[in-house]
Amino acid sequence: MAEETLFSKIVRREIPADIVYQDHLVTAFRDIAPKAPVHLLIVPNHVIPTVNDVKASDEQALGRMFTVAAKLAEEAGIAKDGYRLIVNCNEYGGQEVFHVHMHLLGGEPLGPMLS
Ligand code: D5M
Repeated sequence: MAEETLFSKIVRREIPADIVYQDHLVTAFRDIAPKAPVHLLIVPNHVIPTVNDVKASDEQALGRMFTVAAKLAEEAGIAKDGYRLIVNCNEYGGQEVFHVHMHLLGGEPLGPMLS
C-alpha cells in the first residue's frame, strides 16, 4: 500500500477540501489557513515526502505543478500583478505536511521574502 498523507487523502477525496484542479498527475486545492487572498496548494498525486526525496521519475508531476500554478494564477486574475510560489523542506524550511506541495500565494503585494 502506498504511503498515506493528509494530502493523499485529499487527492483521493477521502477527506474534504476545496479542490480547484485535478488531473492524473497533480491536484490543487485551497489552503485551509490562507496567508494571502489567494492561497492554493498544488501537490503531486503520488506521495513524495520532501524535496530531498525527489527522483527523476517525479519530473513529469513536478513540472506539471508549475504549468498548473501558471494556469490557476491566470484564472485567479493574479498573473499580471504577480504571485509567489513556495516549496518548504523539512524542519528548518517550515514543512508541516510531508507530501511535497507548492504554495501559490497572491492577490496582494507580498513584499520581499528575505528582508
Ligand atoms: O504547509 C502545509 C500547509 O497545509 C499549511 O499552509 C496548511 C495547509 N493545510 C493543512 N491541512 C490542510 C487541509 N486539510 N486542507 C488544506 N490545507 C491544509 P507546509 O509547507 O508544510 O508548512
